[in-house]
Amino acid sequence: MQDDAFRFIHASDFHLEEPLCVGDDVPDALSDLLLDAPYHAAEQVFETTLAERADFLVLAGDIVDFRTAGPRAATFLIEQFRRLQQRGIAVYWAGGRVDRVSRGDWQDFLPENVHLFDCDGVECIVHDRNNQPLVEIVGRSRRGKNKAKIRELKPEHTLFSVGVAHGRWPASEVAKQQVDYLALGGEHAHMLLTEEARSAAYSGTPQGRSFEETGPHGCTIVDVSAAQSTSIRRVSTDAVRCVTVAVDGAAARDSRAVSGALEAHLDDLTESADGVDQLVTCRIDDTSARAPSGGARVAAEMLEALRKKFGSRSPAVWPVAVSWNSGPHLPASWFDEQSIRGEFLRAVREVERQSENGPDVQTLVPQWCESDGTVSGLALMDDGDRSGALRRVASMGAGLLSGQDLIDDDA
Ligand SMILES: [Mn+2]
Repeated sequence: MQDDAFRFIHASDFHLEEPLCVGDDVPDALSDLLLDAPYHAAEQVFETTLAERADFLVLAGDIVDFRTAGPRAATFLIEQFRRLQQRGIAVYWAGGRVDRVSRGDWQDFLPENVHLFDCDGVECIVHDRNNQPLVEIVGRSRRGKNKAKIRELKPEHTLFSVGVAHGRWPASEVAKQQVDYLALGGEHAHMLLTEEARSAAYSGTPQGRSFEETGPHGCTIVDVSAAQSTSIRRVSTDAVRCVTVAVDGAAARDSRAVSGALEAHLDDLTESADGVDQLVTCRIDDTSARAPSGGARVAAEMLEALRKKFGSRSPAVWPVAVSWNSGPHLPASWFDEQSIRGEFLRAVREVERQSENGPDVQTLVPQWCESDGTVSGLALMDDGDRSGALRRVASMGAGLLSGQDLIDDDA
């Protein structure tokens, strides 16, 4: 790296107190891993910081809930912080929703290379290299609902500036960003909010915890050039990965073809495993009139067969569940009829065709219920989620307008 160029790691939401939540239907060999995965993943963040020879590590909250994690978490963190200390690497930590750490209470217990931000107000710290100011870090820990405002994370110097905070803010607030790079915590999926002269990003958790948090998780490496331009890379740190595969049951000839399609998906996962154990839920979406009435039983048989075939692979590809989502087949004539039901169904079909990302239901959530989880829980991330949700909307609405319940919740 050139003299004034530098590199830092942005991570958040270790949640060392929280093991993976994927049900207890996993083999013994995997269940230990589910307990330890958050620690393995967090350790990889520290490994990455060392391997990348980063100047410092930024932790944007929700690292651990000390009330429930037990002494193992404290021992682990202090040990990892000391590893960085030995290499002269600083840690800047802003407390989040669960860690409830603030400088006054905790600073004495932490190695000297760790700076915990105050929760009463914003602090600006100048990080030096060879006694020369290199970068300014502006942060504030969170206390309950009392979190930093984006616009108050304001640098005091002309150096490159990094802001650190935990929470969710409306886009209009994020737009008031004053720092060059805004390192946020509180979203468990990685998100790049802006990427122009100034970037703002959520690093996401290093370890997904459930089938709500599928796909790779990790931390973010930020390189800042001597000319102060930023480039961002992602590195995966997760020890176990939750994956959902979906097949179109309506398009398959019979249940044997559905099994074949699922097996092909699991084979692909084995090939792209990259050394990471994977837990898989399989979803068969079938709205055809000929969906088997005993869908749940067929699904259970498929699950057993898939476990026999894939269960002992290493790295593991473990099928956790197979679900057969056989929504009711709505008669085509309903879509054409001149009635409120017909109009409703045409509107849903239009939404399905219209945009790839919509409907953006998150924007319909009133501000007062912007609490953690509510808004992100409404995100229809992949096409399967989205078409499944819209199918249920069509069935539920058509059912209400026909005076009958068309949704089979046991499916
Ligand atoms: Mn969190």
